[in-house]
Amino acid sequence: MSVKDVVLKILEENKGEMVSGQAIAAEAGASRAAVWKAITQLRKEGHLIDASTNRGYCLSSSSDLLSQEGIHSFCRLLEAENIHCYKSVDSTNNMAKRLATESSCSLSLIVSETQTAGRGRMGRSFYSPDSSGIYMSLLIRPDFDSSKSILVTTAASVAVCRAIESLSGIQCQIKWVNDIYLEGRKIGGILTEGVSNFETGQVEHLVIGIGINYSTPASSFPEDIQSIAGSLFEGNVLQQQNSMELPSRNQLIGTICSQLLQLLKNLNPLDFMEEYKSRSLLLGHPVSFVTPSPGGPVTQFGKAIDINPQGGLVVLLEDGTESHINSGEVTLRKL
Ligand code: BT5
Repeated sequence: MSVKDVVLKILEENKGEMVSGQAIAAEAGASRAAVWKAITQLRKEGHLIDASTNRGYCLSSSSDLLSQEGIHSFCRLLEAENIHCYKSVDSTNNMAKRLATESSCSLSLIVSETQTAGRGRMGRSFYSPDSSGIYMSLLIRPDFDSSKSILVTTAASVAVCRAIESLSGIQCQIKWVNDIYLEGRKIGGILTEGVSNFETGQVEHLVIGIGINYSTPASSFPEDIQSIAGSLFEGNVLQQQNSMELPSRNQLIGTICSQLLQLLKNLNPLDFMEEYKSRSLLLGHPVSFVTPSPGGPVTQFGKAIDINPQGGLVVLLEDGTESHINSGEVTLRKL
């Protein structure tokens, strides 16, 4: 670890508090001059660091640049060197897939300040503006069958909601299977993808991509999603409120990883299914969905009544039969 990385690690661990230059120098095993040089570099990168003669340095509570050290201080289940932070990538899921084929690492996290080609399911795009969102992909080597990927998405939805609630008290809802909602607006989504080994054809890695609109102003969403998209911490809330009360993006990312890695240990529906159901936006409500048929797609109508142990949505159709849906889009019907 460079002196700069160690200095940032110490400041992240003491965010909002003064740490003396002497203490930092001792922990970093570097001179006071080297610490000062590191502080200057970190400031150039955009970290907000206050300096005070005799008292030392303080990483401002409102400093919110993504960093390996910042995320690691909230998730010790990940090795710091396996957390990769970027300013801009096409898609963190794409980066994770590349990493899966290039390295033997079994657990990594990719995050980026922005994505130029953020992806949703079924070829759709995910709007990913700079510095106001969370775009993260966890790369795992699962020891469970890859056919359980729908359950992984289910667990990830619960992990995201738990992390948000534990840090801010905000209660989010889940629209089956992968959308995170707050006050009727979509504030996040999850895209789980498998990475196959070319030689064996087996899915060896899973990439769990999570996107959250953290503070994106409502008015800045593109027109096609203006009416559906929202943010976790709306607009300029960082400036308007006492930012001490808000979790930083590093904190939220680290906490989501901790929650998710715990659930993935056993991937036991008993650990998250009841909570998934209790946060469900669809259960108990009329829904519609489209199914393929030889004569062309058919729209079916019914009521969402349950989530099965595999994570599928159970719909009671108008003819009284049950349909278990494992993929695709389900629409909430307003009667
Ligand atoms: C999703 O797909 O919502 C999954 C999104 C996953 C994004 C993460 S970011 C990190 C990782 N890297 C990636 O490239 N992707 C993952 P889906 O359910 O198919 O929803 C896509 C639809 O949501 C779009 O067609 C829009 O209607 C809407 N949408 C797009 N961007 C949005 C945003 N920022 N907020 C809310 N809704 C959005």
